[in-house]
Amino acid sequence: MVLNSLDKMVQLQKNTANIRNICVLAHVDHGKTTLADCLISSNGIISSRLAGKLRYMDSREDEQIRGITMKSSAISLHYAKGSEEYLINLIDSPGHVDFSSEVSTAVRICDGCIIVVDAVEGVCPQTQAVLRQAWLENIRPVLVINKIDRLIVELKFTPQEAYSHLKNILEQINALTGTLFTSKVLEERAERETESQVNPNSEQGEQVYDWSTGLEDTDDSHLYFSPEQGNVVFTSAIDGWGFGIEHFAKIYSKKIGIKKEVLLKTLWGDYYINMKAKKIMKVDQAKGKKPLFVQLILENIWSLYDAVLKKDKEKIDKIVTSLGLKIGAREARHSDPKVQINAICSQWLPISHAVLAMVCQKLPSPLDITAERVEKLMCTGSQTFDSLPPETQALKAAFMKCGSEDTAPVIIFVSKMFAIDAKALPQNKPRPLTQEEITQRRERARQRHAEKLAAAQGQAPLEPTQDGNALETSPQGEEPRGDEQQVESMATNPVSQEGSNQESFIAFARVFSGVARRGEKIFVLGPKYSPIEFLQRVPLGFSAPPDDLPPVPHMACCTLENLYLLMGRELEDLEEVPPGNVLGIGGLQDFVLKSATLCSLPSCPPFIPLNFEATPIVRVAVEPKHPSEMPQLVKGMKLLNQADPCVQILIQETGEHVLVTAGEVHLQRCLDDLKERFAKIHISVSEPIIPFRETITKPPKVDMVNEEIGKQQKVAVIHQTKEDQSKIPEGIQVDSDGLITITTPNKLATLSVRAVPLPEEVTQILEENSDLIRSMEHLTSSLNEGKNTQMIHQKTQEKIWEFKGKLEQHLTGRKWRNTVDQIWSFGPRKCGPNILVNKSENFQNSVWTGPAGRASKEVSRYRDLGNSIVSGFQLATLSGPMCEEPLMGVCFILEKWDVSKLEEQGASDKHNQEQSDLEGQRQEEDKTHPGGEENQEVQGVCLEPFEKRISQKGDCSVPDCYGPFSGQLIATMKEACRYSLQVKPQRLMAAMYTCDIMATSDVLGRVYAVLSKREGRVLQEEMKEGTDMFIIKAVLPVAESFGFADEIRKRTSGLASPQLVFSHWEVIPSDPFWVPTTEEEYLHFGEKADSENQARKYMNAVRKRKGLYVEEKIVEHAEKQRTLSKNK
Ligand SMILES: Nc1nc2c(ncn2[C@@H]2O[C@H](COP(=O)(O)OP(=O)(O)OP(=O)(O)O)[C@@H](O)[C@H]2O)c(=O)[nH]1
Ligand SMILES: [Mg+2]
Repeated sequence: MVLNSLDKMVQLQKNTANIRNICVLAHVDHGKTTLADCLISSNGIISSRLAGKLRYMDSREDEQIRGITMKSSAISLHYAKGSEEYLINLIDSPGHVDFSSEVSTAVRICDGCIIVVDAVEGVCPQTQAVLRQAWLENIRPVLVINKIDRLIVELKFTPQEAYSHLKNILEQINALTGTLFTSKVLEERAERETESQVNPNSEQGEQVYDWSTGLEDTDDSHLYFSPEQGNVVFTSAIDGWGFGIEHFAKIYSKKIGIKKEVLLKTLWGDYYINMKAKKIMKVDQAKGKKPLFVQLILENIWSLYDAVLKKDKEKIDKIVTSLGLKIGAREARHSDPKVQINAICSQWLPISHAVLAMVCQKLPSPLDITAERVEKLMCTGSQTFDSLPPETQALKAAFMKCGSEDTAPVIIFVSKMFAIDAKALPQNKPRPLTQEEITQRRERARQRHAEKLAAAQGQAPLEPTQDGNALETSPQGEEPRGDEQQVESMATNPVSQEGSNQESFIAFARVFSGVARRGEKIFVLGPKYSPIEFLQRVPLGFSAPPDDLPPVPHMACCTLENLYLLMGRELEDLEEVPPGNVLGIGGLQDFVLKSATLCSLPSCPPFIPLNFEATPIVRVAVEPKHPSEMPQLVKGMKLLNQADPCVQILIQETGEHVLVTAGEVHLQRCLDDLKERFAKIHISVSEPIIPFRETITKPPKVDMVNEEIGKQQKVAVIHQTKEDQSKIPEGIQVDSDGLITITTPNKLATLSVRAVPLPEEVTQILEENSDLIRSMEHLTSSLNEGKNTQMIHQKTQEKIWEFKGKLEQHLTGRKWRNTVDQIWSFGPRKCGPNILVNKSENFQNSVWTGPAGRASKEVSRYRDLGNSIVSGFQLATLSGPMCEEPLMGVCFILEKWDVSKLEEQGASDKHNQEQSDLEGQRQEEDKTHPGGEENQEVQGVCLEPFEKRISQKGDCSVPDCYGPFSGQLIATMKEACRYSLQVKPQRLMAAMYTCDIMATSDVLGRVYAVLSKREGRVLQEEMKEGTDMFIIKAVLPVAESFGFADEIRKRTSGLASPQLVFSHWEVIPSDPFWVPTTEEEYLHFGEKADSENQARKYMNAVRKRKGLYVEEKIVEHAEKQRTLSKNK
């Protein structure tokens, strides 16, 4: 970067009102990076001829090869509009769904965004997604309708057709905005209503609500996109042109003599001009009048394209002269029409001007941050702003002010960490030498030369030169070369040698308040940090250097080592960064994993977590090709985890290292990064590990040949269904209704458990509310520990009641009576989609009431036993009996729980006193085991932590040869749950993607063929208005999705490409344990009958992968094979 332009940027960074932090968002391939190229070329960073070809922001090699963006990256641009100068921090984001987490990281640190829409494809699934993300983050959008040239060249639309088409696109996108807006207003109204219900005095007597009033009262006109508002421009990024109607309004107001304001209102819309009367009138279709937009704008562009494409030299010249442009001779003579169009249009309607002017005019500066956004950013979880401590609430003013004075607190948000080669850091790069250094070096070279000459004349021994490094470089007798000076005019920092081949992590961040200065100390607040906790621990007015503060969880203190200006592929060193700017921060690698809040005051809350739209779902296990390289792999995976906002890294119970990614493309990128950058070793990658869930269903009414079960009289049992018997060992009672009664090995306690499938809606509610359940669990455990710190906020309490109400609504009928009140726990991990219901009489405890007071010893004793039972339930739900996958949608009912024998034994114990002492000790120990910790124990399926725990307590429980009682109870409960599942019809659940495919009508058939081959189900097929494109919405099992995108692309010659997003879990209807039992079934499916059984295939594949026993016939026709080989 040119030095004086860096100075300019530094200067611009100080003028907060003229800063625009924006990101470019769109569906994949709609032209974001190409548009960014055009804007960058306006700053002279790349040549305008290369704009659109270079894709400068796609700096990674794989981005260039694949032609898609995978990482969001930022660049600072300078734009002068009249006398005002602006600094535009532009972030280019990826459009592919797999990388939507990169969009989230970009949106958080911006104030506005450019939504790009392809004029041919129109609004696509990702367009909706990014608009929603922008909305959720409260950032203002403007619209760029790109690729207008395709309407001319590809679709061969007339200007009139193009106008209708564009109008259509605008309507679609405004309809989307409308839905977002309506839902928000209604939500706010609902909130206000609940508030007024809680606080009836605030709004007296107004009982009747008109739901639409909120919508009418709220002014939403500024939210919509419309060219007359100036928030829409039409562009062709590849041809380098773009315009908003303001540009033409200015020109035509002079030319025709109609006021600019009038033209601004009528250039877009159904108005035409009566040239004679110089009047603008409403279009009357019957008279065949053309709208102004067609007549004055589109027709001109069309005729230019027409002339150039037809190589009508005369007409081109005429147009060029009439527009007053100067086209270089090289471009004018060029045989490629694209080059000519680019040369003419980029002068006539420069795209960068159209877009940047709109950005500066319509998008807010950091100073315009709204109170609503600030409050939202500061409130984690179900907190509300007014529940924050006053010191924290006071920070809102700092956010709003965005001040740079010394007293302003420094608040920075790091939205992601990205890795760059350490060699590319400015401090490690060769830098031009100063004049002094050059003179010094020249002097040294001269000396060396003189010495060499002297040596050649035999004047040995040599005397050391001043700097003591004589003869160190040039070999004997070599003359100083002419280019030495040139080579030496670049100096490298010594760090570069050490740090070569290393990745350096830079934080992608934004300063929200105060000035970030190099070398300053700052607090790093993790997502779970609580300022309340800090304020409690640290006395008021405590003033010590930040390093000496008492330790507070999730908080660290560090120094801002290096500050950088992000310039796409390059970084520039900065000394300080004023508020409102996007920046890179070096040296946070050891403090920040993926995102964090940095603040000079510890009263700052951490920002709310980023909104990720994609769920990581594709897993693979990786291992080094050479086992000795395991440490490199582990280190590499850690780095990868830090460098990617969305990837997850796990070590499974089997010891496998697993990567979880958002999709196939994301997976490929992560693997490439791991191999080439972070681990730098050869790795082998397993087949994708497909997650399943296990559940139970109601018994089927018909069998596999659609005969009603039970009505068949001639049931010929061909296969003894021996599994049913063999599954349940002796000593366990099963009643006809599936109630399992089981006793602990020491025969002192008996549990009766039944498993019932939950209605689908309930499972869904549980899934949706997992965060809430987790915070309920958190509250209960902190209450258990006796910490009354976290008062349940009213809002949270309301949410909990609402959640309970919803469950009650769906769990109705005799079977479910009182069930909701008796819910004891959720699982697995205490927040999953399965429930444990306690119907036993001797111990009442439910998730709603929290723990019973620690009144009597009796109660607390039961509570300890209860904890073991809950742990057993957690374990059982974490891995089911079919293939050790987690359960989903199962309700376990603990009908009876008999510990009378245990009590008897306890009473008759001779060492009563001693016993009770030990008991007391055990309770004490248990208190130190909060629920959360137990949760962790359950997370690892491996039982080791359990044993540890058991052995800790072993000596204080009732001693017997079966080990500690709590352990027995856990194991027994787990067994009981498993058996109760096995007596019910078990089913597998498959993860499903929703799949959006856009295809032209001629390849539609092939798309369907691929979909049906892979068990996909088409939900909807719609024709896109004005085109021959179809939009197909389908669902597809994740298990069948690998290679799906490639196959579709190949079969349709690249004309259709799908977008896959994880959507939900679906029960696979077939029974994995099914074998033909009736004559008909036998006839229909044959004896083996596994060809049809998809569920069984999946189950066996998972079992095989996990090294579990698989019941399979390996040799099918042994006889035949033998004879064959004999005959040979
Ligand atoms: N005809 C035409 N093609 C364009 C235009 N703008 C971009 N393209 C082409 O569209 C393709 C995608 O462009 P990109 O800029 O990489 O799209 P993107 O939105 O950055 O894509 P992702 O980053 O992968 O989401 C490239 O082949 C471009 O040449 C345009 O105005 N007209
Ligand atoms: Mg791109």
